[in-house]
Amino acid sequence: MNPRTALLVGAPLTALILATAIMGQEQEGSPIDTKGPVILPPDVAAFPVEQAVLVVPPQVPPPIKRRYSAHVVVNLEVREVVRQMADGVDYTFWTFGGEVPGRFIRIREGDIVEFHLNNHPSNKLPHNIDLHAVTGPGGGAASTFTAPGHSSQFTFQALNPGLFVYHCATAPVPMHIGNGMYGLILVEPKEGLPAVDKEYYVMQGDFYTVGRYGEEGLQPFDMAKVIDEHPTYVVFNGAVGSLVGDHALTARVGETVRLFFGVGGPNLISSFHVIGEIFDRVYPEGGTRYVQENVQTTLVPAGGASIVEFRVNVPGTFVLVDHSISRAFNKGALGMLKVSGEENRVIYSGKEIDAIYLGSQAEAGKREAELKTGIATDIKNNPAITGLTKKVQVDRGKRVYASLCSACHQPDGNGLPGAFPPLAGSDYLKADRERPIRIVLKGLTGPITVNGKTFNSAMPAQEAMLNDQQIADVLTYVTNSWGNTGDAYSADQVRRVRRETP
Ligand code: HEC
Ligand SMILES: [Cu+2]
Repeated sequence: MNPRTALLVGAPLTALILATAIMGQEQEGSPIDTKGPVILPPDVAAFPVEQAVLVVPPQVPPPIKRRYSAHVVVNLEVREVVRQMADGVDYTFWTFGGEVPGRFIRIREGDIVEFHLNNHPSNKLPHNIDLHAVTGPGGGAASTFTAPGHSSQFTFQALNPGLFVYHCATAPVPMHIGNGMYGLILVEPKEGLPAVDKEYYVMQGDFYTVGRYGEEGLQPFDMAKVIDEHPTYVVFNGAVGSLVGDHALTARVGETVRLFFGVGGPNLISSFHVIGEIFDRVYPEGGTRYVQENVQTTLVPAGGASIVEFRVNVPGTFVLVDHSISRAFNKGALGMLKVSGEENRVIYSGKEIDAIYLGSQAEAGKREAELKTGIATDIKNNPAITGLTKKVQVDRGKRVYASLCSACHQPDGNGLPGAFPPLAGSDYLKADRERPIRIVLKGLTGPITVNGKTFNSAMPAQEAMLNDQQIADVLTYVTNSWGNTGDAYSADQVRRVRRETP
């Protein structure tokens, strides 16, 4: 089988064509064109050969101690693996090295890197790699398009120091990146980075599944959501909870911590923040100079990185988030740094006192009362409102009267001679504002004189049948009907009388 046929067997034709276009290989002819091993000039060929140490995130390879250039051999294997995205949620991740993010690659400025991209034979798709640390077409993508069961080799010299993202650039690119195909490569400056006590590797990525956040089972990738940039998950290191609990980053009080933080995307940027910490130094965008000190939140672009450094001064759990905070609390972008050691209560006291506090609440209560009084006064002084309120009471009172009082006092309020005194035009009613309340509440017996006529009968107590508001309403009706006029009665008034009358 010739190489071209072999490649086509492993790769769907459309993917191949798209990938070829993306990689800009038209000029170079067939993607499987090979130039043969590079002949390096003698001084470069003399670089000592080293195998790159590739460790699993959030660990990073040890700092580079050597002060000379080397010929570093990197073997990176692409694996398509089913892993947990969240509790009960599985996902088929495409990975550089079996993990998301891909293995951290650490080299030195000026190094010659012999890169081998190995596409595991059990994989279904071709892949390649674009390393942002590479100066050359596609950052290496143009030379690394690799079918399953194949291995591609290319060599580059690391000209620029810095922290760089690498990712798969095979079409459809958002799908390959969206399935987890990204990682970081650190090109240490010749003089190295300042020594710190702890270094960690964290990458943020957005994931797009057919099911909603937390929907269980093996979740398929959702291309439409990727295009809309509506991720279902936004996570650190490839899964919800990947840096939480037992998996948290750790440090001891007094240590200096360096985070190599990258954003794989494919779409979102990150407002990277550690709750309760301040970055002493930030190397924005993964550059080699810390241009900012004392930073709360650093913005990291998609396909970009940042180096942050800080000393941990007090023990506790410090939470890593994308401060676009729904992503942290609803989509998974939350990790932890657990710091152990001695408390320093000068820097942070912890909770000192828990006391009852009513301050602003009491103030608020007072203001509310004042406001209510103000409104009541306004209402009282506003004839329109007063009239309205009274009218409402009259309407309600009329219904109470019809159902309870009219049988005796008659619908027209004139009563019945010798039996029930009139309420219409009653001088007895008018003589005392409070007495009618007592009569309705407690009833009335004994002789009374109304409009010159004596009645000596009994009115039953109504207090068990009516509430304060209903009594206020019915008396407002009675005192404002059949030619009677008077102020409205209020429920408060009735309540007071009810309290005062045994
Ligand atoms: C069962 C018949 C009866 C019912 C029901 C009744 N009353 Fe009376 N009411 C009387 C009688 C009888 C008197 C006079 C009592 C007396 O002579 O001692 C009276 C007296 C009064 C008086 C004082 C006299 C006056 O004319 O000013 C008022 C006010 C009054 N009733 C209001 C009401 C209201 C309001 C209701 C309905 C909630 C009501 N009554 C229900 C029988 C009734
Ligand atoms: Cu890929």
